[in-house]
Amino acid sequence: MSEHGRTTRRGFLFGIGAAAAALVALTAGQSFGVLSPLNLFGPRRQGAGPQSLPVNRTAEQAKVSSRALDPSWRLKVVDGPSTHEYSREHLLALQQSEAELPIACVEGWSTDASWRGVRLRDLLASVAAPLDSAVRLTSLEPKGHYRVTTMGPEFAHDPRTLVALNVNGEPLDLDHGFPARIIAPGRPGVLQTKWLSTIEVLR
Ligand SMILES: Nc1nc2c(c(=O)[nH]1)N[C@H]1C(S)=C(S)[C@@H](COP(=O)(O)O)O[C@H]1N2
Ligand SMILES: [Mo]
Repeated sequence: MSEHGRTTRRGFLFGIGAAAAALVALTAGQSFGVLSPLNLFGPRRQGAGPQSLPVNRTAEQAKVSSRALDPSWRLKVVDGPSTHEYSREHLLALQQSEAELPIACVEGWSTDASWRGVRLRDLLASVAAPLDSAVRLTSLEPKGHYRVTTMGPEFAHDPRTLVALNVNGEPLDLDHGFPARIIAPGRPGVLQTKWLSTIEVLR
């Protein structure tokens, strides 16, 4: 191997070592109070955060606060050419269901909460979506990796999958996805869409 090749490999291995050390320092910050200033990921301790639930990304960080608090917000349920719009008051007037489900974040925490809201499958039934239809969920977030997600029919039609309006007995905190968010069983935290804007039926 050429001298150049060896140098490159050494540099590469050093890069991996440095990245691993940085990761250990960051994740250690989540476990040890003394290192908490190093915790760049925000409030992740069990029980920390509003409504006894950690926050992954705040409304301010996601730049959604003004849209999320706008009284003209409507949840749009789109099926081809037809769109149904629901205000938060309208959603609260529909039949409410409850589910005890965790938020399980890949960054290293999982916290149970009790959620209340409208079953996603009830909203889908109101637009006569077929039971084998998947859905595309879009957040109010202007940009970000979790702005648009898709959900297969097995989750979309599960009776525990909610468009959640309340958590732990209170209206959703802005940081937990007010005015409405998705909560579904058996899904990673990244797919539990906050600040829900649109539900599209994928036929
Ligand atoms: N729109 C949107 N939804 C989102 C996120 C986000 O950044 N934007 N983060 C996800 C991640 S990674 C997790 S773990 C959960 C955290 O929910 P919580 O902050 O209410 O605990 O929300 C998910 N939903
Ligand atoms: Mo997460």
